[in-house]
Amino acid sequence: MTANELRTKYLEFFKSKGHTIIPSASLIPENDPTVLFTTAGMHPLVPFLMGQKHPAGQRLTDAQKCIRTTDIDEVGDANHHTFFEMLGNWSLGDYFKKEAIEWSWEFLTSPEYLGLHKNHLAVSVFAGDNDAPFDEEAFNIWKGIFRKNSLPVERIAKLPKKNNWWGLATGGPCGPDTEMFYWVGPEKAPASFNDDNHLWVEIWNDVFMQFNQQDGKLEPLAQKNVDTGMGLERALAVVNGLDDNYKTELFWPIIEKIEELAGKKYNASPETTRAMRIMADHIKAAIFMLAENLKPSNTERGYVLRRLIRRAVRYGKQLGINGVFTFKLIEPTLGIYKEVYSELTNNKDFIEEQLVREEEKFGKTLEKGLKELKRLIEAALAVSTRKGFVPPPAAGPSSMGLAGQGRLLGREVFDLFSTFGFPMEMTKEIAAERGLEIDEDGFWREFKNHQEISKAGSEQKFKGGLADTSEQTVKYHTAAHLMLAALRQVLGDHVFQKGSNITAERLRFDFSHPEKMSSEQVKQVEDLVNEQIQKDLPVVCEEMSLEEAKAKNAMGVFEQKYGKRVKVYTVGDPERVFSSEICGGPHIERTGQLGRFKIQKEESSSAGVRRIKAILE
Ligand code: ALA
Repeated sequence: MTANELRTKYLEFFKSKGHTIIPSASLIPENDPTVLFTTAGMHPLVPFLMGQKHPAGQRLTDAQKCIRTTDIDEVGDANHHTFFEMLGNWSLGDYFKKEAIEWSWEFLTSPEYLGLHKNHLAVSVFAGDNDAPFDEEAFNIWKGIFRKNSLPVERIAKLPKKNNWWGLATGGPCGPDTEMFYWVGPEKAPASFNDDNHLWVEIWNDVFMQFNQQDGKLEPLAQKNVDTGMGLERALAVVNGLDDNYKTELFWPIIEKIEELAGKKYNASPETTRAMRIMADHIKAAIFMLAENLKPSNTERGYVLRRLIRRAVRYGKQLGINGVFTFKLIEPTLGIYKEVYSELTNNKDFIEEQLVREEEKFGKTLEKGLKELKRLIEAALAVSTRKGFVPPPAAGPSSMGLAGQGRLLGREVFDLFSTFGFPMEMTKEIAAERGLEIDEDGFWREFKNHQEISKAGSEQKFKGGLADTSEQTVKYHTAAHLMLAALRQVLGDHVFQKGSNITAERLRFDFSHPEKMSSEQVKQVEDLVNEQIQKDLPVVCEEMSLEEAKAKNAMGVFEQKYGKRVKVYTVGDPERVFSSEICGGPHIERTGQLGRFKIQKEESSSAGVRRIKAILE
């Protein structure tokens, strides 16, 4: 099945159920300053989910262009993308769970539509918690369908909020959801669904939006809505029996072009595959952004665009591609989408001009910058080795402690940014490949200083995305302290930080713990952290000697890497300290500024080390 066929079948199916087909909205949200890009099909429809009347009626369906940067670390695997299309159908206060679920089932399994094997399907529903009850209605509807089709009801999983609840990070309409999974493994589908098994691929999500979330509180919405989302790229792979979205026609022509440019095959090695996927993903996303007249810059959306292009260029060089090349991926991308998104063809000249300009600009400093970065990395490693630090053998999060050894200084990272145009995130990634962390806080301090100087010096404004990002990362930094303390309370004193990675959108945190956390424990940790946030506790910084810090039981790795005097950040009353850590900072002043803390994922990182991804809403 081609992508165009799949898209059309979806829209026609819902049209036959009384839905009006509406066009995709822009990638740049209108009237919503809280996010940079449209991240889901429902995003442009928020006012209508809240009760405003939609001119096209109460039943809508569309294919929406989306950009998600929160998953950027995952891009490079078989099924995560920065740009993707989301197929969706909406009930704005019209039908609810029964119709939504029955139609999903019909579309997935009917031979006239996707004709998927029934016994390769599993679903999950919301298990319930203190905020909202178990979604018994959705469960019973599925049970009826599964019984009728002689399928095991064990394939209907009941899962907690982190799996089966959906809403935007910024609040607004939300509710329990039911997700549909397709078994892509070579052997028979197991009798029951297992959330940890990646061979169960999520293909569709029906969200029952019946709440409004504001300031962390849930209020019932005036109308009950349905918001569904099916990722076109994944669905196309599944329907065609492919285990890799990049092998579908939505990517393959771009990959073939990259193969030709690199003189290498896609499957030459795992590194080659990953690099080609990242290039194809990033340049496709960049082309869609440029088609909406965005330009690369150092702020907000423009900065995201710049990062994507520069990261793709770096991977291209790694593959051995010479000269300016990203514009050569325009032709195959246009070929894929020309019948659907005319803005690409209409803006072809602008897209080409901008890609070439950005790549040439970066190309001038890339080689020199890489050389300089290599030198800095070697120097940092040499110092660390003298101190007895052994760098981890492979790429990935290092297990280093907090400051100094195995780290690039903030000043160095900033110089790479200002002199060679290296986005901070790129330096971080390259350093991580050698097992080094960077001092991100130090980078932001330099960044802010520079802002002052340039404002005073040349009246030049250098504001926006990067600076905003810094506030957000400081919040996540404080949240990481609270979470470590909470993990130790819930799981025990064997828990130590093994690494952390913070972006403006989320916190990733590795810690020592031998087994998967139960959903109960995840909830307890979330609650403990949110309790501290609600108490609006002061975050106090004190300088003291290492001896004093140890005596106060401050967390930290006690090695010579700390200066004689250290900074200790403490949260809580002097009598009831909640968290105390040796750390360079910076941190926010009071926990009340954090919003609401939510764990999105808890998974294995390596032997004896677990990884949590968490967000602040
Ligand atoms: N809004 C839901 C999602 O993006 C359907 O998964």
